Amino acid sequence: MYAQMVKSTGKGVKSREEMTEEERHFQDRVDADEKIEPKDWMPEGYRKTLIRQIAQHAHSEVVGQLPEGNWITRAPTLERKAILLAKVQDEAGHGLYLYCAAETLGISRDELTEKLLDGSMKYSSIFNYPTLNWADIGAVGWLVDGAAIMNQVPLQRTSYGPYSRAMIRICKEESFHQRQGYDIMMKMAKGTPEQKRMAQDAMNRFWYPALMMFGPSDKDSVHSAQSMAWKIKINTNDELRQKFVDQTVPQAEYLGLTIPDPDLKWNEETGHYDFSEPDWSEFYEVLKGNGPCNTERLEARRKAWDDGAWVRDGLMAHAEKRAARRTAAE
Ligand code: FAQ
Repeated sequence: MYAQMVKSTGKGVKSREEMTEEERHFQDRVDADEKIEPKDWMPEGYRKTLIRQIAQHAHSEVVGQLPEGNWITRAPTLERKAILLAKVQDEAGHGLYLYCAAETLGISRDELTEKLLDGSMKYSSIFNYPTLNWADIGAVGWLVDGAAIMNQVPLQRTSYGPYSRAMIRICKEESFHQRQGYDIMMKMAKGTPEQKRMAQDAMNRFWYPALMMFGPSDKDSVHSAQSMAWKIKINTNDELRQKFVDQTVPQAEYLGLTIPDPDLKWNEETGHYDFSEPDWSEFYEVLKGNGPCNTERLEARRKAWDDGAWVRDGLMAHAEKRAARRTAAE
């Protein structure tokens, strides 16, 4: 199983002969689908990769509240407002489960937030794109949550116990998010000509950024081979991107929307859709901080962190007082 994965995903992974006794034992546990728990021995690289991936995911959930939060006050009906409010609150909850999972690896939530704010940790590229009108909220739910679920369902089987358990709950909620997005798109796409135009415009702007969410193509992915050998990742970036395209094309057809890719076509031989790759130079620019909303997103998070300092200080002072009282009573 291990050998097969290394073969299918590339180089850069230690062979069994190169591993220490501890590493071999660890790899055997992973290969046997045993969950790795916080107090178990793990290679330092496994711990670091998990912190990077889980924290990046947590930051994405938190920053991901901003583009949709932007439309809570302007939702077209009270019902849509209540649904969107609940969805955005769910994203905050996902961030919290994931920060908790990362904390079990020996890093604090404060440190993780500081790394987000100083730019040494990333969040998903998708949240650096603006939500310009209500149709964008439909496109985010349908395409962005749709891509997120495609990536996250397999992560329920990831080898690290706390991460895998967090993903189970997150996936249940993400399914509802995807449905609510599709419902908005259905209303818009079957509405007035102007609403249909808005739905198509949102689709045009979100299609390629959604494809970028899965990460660079397999030949350029830095971490996939090792992450798959450790079952931190279950599928490659390209496998999941292909599954997403195959799932989304019929949904777009049902809506009567056109996917903005003239080369998209069903391939009888492969049993999959052929499609155009996103513009990877745009992806790397967004990662470098040069996307349309990078500055705005980080400023919003920095302001929230600074404005919340008095709450954190108050809670710490309260906790210290209680601890001192408890010690005095003993
Ligand atoms: N954005 O070697 P790989 C959501 C970086 S949750 C930014 O292939 P890996 C819910 C990558 O970090 C969305 N950076 O990396 C929601 C690495 O750089 P580094 C988030 C990206 O980790 C919906 C470099 O490129 N989901 O949306 C991206 O093996 C609606 C090389 O890449 C997760 O985080 C990107 N798209 O594979 C919330 C899921 N892609 O760190 C609100 C868990 C790659 O060495 C509203 N994460 N990079 O400096 C994963 O599955 C993986 O981390 C991948 C990337 C697949 C994202």
